[in-house]
Amino acid sequence: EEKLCVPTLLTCTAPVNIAVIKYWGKRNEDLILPINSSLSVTLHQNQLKTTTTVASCKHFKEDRIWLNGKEVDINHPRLQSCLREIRRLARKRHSDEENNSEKLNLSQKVHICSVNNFPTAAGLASSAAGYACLVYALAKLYGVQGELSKVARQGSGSACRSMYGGFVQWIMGNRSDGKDSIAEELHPETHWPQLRILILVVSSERKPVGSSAGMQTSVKTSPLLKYRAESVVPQRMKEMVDAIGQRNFEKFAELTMKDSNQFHATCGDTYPPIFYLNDVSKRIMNMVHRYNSHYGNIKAAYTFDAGPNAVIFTLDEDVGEFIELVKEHFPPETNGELFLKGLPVSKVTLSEELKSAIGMEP
Ligand code: 2P0
Repeated sequence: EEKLCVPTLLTCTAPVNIAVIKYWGKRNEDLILPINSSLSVTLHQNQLKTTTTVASCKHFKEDRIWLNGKEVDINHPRLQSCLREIRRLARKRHSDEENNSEKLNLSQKVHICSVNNFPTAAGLASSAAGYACLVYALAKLYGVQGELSKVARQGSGSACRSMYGGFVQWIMGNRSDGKDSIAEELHPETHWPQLRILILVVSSERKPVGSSAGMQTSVKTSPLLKYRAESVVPQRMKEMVDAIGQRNFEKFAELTMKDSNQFHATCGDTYPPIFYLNDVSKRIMNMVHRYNSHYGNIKAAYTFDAGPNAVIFTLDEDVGEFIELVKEHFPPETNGELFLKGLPVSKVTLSEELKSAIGMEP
């Protein structure tokens, strides 16, 4: 067994990011290069996040990793890509700085321990926060600096966007070596303090088709996905960047819903088709549209990733009413699994007109 030692320990947290222009499809599977650019909003650190501790010690005999308390296979190819890349960058840096007295022995093995405070693999971007956190922690441990989003990208595509806070774009790049396929912060989260994000957890079950396999089939079989990547997303990215820049909620919300819908349409266009939304997801979509048409302007938007859980965007002035609507429209006794994650807000009374617009019993 491994001898006792005093390991060097480092703990980091990384938040989940929610894409409003979706990434779906790779042009290079090994380097994880996407067929289109994407854009996301990173959650606060006190919401959905991964916490990762890395430890190194000269007595460790091998690299090991535990996810949510359970040891998993360290030989996962993407995990190995990240480890290899960080160690390569560390070697490069240490050889550039001959007189670095605090060199961490690069042959030293690491133990990695990572936990999520939310359901894993339920379409809640667990791999994004996970790899962002791992890469950042390893980089700190080995004293690596510089652009790390392209390392995180090689763990999981969407992870590159979790390396930054606020509003982040992942520029697809056009090089075949991927050096220009990086994430970039458009605005810090302070840019739009009124923006609220709610997660409606419809189901915490594992998704039937994982993202990586799903998008691979979509790239092979969906003409709609090809059309989307070439003819829709480039223009939509520009519009989304403008909408966020101007804090134009209606435009932001409309683009967000349309992009989610088109992503799920490409899943339906995949052969065999992939279904991530369930009946509850569709009822939530319906409710949001009825809510918006009741007011005659867009006050809420939904977006769904590779799973049935809804992410809702609203402005702070409407979030209380929206939460009340969800609680009344989806009472816990009729749907045990649906619950809200969000900040506490004061109780709001819904008007009879609004209830009837949404189709709730009087
Ligand atoms: C996104 N998703 O932009 C999109 C929307 C799911 C739907 O990024 O194979 O886990 O690791 O690069 O990053 C999920 O894909 O896939 C994803 P890999 P990833 O957030």
